[in-house]
Amino acid sequence: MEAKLQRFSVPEFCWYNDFMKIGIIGLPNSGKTTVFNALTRGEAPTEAYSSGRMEVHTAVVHVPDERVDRLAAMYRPKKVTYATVQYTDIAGLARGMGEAGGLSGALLNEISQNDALLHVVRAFTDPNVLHPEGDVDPARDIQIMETELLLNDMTIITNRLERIASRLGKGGDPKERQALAEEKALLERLLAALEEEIPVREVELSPEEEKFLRGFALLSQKPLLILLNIDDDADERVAEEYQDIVKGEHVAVAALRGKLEAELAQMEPEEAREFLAEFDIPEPGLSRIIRLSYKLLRVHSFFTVGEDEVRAWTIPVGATAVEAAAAIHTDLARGFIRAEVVRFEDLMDAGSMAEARKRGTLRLEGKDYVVQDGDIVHIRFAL
Ligand SMILES: Nc1nc2c(ncn2[C@@H]2O[C@H](COP(=O)(O)OP(=O)(O)O)[C@@H](O)[C@H]2O)c(=O)[nH]1
Ligand SMILES: [Mg+2]
Repeated sequence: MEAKLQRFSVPEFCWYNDFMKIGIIGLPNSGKTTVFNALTRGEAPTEAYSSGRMEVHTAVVHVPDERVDRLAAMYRPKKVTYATVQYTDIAGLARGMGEAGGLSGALLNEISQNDALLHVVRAFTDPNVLHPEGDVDPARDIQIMETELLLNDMTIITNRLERIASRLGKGGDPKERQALAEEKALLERLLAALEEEIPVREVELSPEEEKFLRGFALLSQKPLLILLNIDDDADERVAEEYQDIVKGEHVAVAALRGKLEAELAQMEPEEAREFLAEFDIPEPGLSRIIRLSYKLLRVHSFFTVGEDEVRAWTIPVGATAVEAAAAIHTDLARGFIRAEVVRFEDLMDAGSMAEARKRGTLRLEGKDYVVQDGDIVHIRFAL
């Protein structure tokens, strides 16, 4: 008798397959384009004076991961695929843009399409580069941007609440009224938080509420990486002094020597090594910042291995084996039977998959297994 195969529904976040998007924001002349060029090894023109036009540059970059390198060395596959993130350089946000009806439509649209925001804050001293606020003061600029994000969201929510009030005033279908009342309660809760200067990213929300709010594209809901753009000879540890300006679980503060890193990104490996030695820098800051922005997205990687391809896949932290299968292909989720899983360290210790199997560190897991960062996963499935 043939056992009946269980069919699993396909989770809805197969889009994680796609890269996560990070929008670079910041005051004019803070070094957004410079940092973008450094992160993406790009050559977008930087300007000492802001042009005022809206220009948007986009690039997809690999998330450097030593584990992928080591798996590739073990399997010598035809193809190696790293996790990726996309950076977008969005031209100038200035103080006061969040008031009076919110940010301009085009700018807001660009920013709101991202999964996280990277705020470049001017901390370099160069007197030849104008600062829109007159002087260099990273703490003030961090606060200005946070306030802009909060004001933007307050405007969006207030407008929506007005529309809900007018709809509720007109009677109508009880079911629809119930949904509107629930939405109103949620938005009022958020508005109360925003008025206390608590960003949406720090408000506790159920998964349903979070999903519902996605449509609003609230800027203060997005994870935030505050990146101090420091002088070539400054110390990265200066970031520690700014940890407490915007508190929260979904915020990180780091520092990068933007100009130096942008120059470094353009060099040949040999030249770059000499350059690093000259400035006494142990490793380029780029890898660190890319990894940090990836982590802030509340995602992590599992790996698939084989002679054809060694590959890192991006899934949300907490995703299960069947959801990981869906990230690879919807068929793998639908026909999911079991996942063979081994931790990266255990595979490295064993030296081969066969040895890991012998040692019992290669496990069989069911669909509800929560995949861990660095797991090597093979999905058994049947359609
Ligand atoms: N000295 C120094 N100059 C920088 C740094 N980052 C950017 N700049 C300069 O500041 C100006 C504005 O930089 P840009 O990246 O265009 O700023 P954006 O307006 O935020 O995109 C340019 O002249 C850059 O060369 C840095 O880390 N150090
Ligand atoms: Mg720019």
